[in-house]
Amino acid sequence: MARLTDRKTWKDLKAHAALPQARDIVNLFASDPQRAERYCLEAAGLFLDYSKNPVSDETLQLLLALAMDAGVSEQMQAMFDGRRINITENRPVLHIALRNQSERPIHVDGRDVMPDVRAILQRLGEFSESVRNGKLRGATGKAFTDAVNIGIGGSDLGPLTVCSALRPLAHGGPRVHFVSNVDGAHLAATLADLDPETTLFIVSSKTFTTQETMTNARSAREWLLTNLSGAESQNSVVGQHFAAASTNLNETAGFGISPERVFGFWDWVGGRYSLWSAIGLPIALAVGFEQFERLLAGAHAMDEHFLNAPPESNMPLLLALIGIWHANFLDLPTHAVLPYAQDLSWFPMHLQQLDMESNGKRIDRAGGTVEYTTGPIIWGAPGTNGQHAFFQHLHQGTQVTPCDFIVAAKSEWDMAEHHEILLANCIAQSEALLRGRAKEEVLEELHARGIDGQEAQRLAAHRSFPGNRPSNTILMERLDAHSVGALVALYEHKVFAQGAIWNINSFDQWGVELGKGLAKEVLNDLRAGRASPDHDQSTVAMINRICAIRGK
Ligand code: G6Q
Repeated sequence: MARLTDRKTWKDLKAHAALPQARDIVNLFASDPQRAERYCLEAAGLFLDYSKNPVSDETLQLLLALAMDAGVSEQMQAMFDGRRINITENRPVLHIALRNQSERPIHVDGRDVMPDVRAILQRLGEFSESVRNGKLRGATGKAFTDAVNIGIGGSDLGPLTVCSALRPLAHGGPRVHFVSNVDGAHLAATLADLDPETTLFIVSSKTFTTQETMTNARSAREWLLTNLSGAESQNSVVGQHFAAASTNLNETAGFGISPERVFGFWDWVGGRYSLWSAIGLPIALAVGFEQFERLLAGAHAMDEHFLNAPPESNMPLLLALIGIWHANFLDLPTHAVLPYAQDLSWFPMHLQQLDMESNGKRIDRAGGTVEYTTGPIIWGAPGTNGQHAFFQHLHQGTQVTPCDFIVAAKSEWDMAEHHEILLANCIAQSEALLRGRAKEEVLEELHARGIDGQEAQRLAAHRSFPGNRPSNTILMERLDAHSVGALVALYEHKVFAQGAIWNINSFDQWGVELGKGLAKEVLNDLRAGRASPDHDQSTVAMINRICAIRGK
């Protein structure tokens, strides 16, 4: 098979990008009064306006031809069919099974995985409801008022993002906290406000060996045993105050967690795709199992759309292709995610993991080094806050950053006036990025204020904006469980489609695995009080300096 950059579809796009009008969005609107109507679509309760991007009908056709050429549809089918598309770990990739609400079976090695998925979901439902209604209690007979999720990376960010997104629905259950960092500050500060008698811990770890998570889990267990001593036997205290979401049932038993409190999942669920599995337990505890099911339904609706919608009106595919146009043909290296929703403040970070861990790869599926840009740098923060900080760069910086604005038309909070202001800011920012501000317009304004001549010219250069800066807007009626599910799944499939085109394996994470092993040797040195000579010079010096400061 020809290399991606040698293909006609790739070369056609390169030639198309070299045309002088390739970046002129304003002109695309001027020449097509129907553009706003034509360059948008709806799926799974989400509305996407992609008209404010430098893409014409011809650009889209060329991009769709690239997708077809790269076999995106076939690769998508392979994922939904349970084939082992994670080729470096020889695993299927089936987060779509976790939210499969159709009757369709999903086979791995000839066996339907859906009965197992449904069995765990049922147990999650029973457990979360028993905690919420107070039937399940702690060792001293009190109901749980707080639950602490201990996990990191995929075992933290997904449930944290969703719990935060659905904050207005979090009543009738325990308060849910998240501890991820091995920095003792995270656990200590969280425990400081908690009562051991009424605190439930969930250790969320696919492997149950992750250093940070296990360190936090052991310290939490110690805190519990120290503060509940005398209540009952130690085993019983741990058994009643700990639950786990993990694939490693041996280790969970070794830790002292009773089997009926362990919620398993499977090696075909990648960490960053695991919030739909038992790793979603904190979500069910916070907002109730019914809402968790709505979240799954929203994601499933997006899965069905991705699987069945034609390419030209397929939302994840279009987002993927527009992203590829920006990254590979217009050379725009970063992508900003700007939710105009305080409750989505963790969403940019979740996407950072989802996208950069999946597509931050430099080796293609055949083992060769890629000769093109793969996953962009993802960053962002909620609006309106970002407007008072990095938006300066978005409007006038030398690098152009494509942006995704995400907003709900209605608020979940009882503050109508606030929401109108929020919406107005979101819309105004994407408009300003598109239109910019011509020097003539600024000069006119300066003249009206009595500033003329050279001074006006000098100031106008600083105060004008080039415009033609691309953005998507994703609008939903409200930020509810269904739309949050659809939103997260939308980006999962966007990332999938991009990885398929770039011909990389989006489902391993050797860079992250590296970190899991690296610190062990340094930790031994720090404990011994002296660097081993195997490190490089700078590392030896740093370890020894730190040992000296700590008096070792
Ligand atoms: C996600 C990654 C990574 C992982 C964490 C936690 O896709 O693999 O972020 O989720 O390293 O791993 P455990 O769940 O095994 O503790």
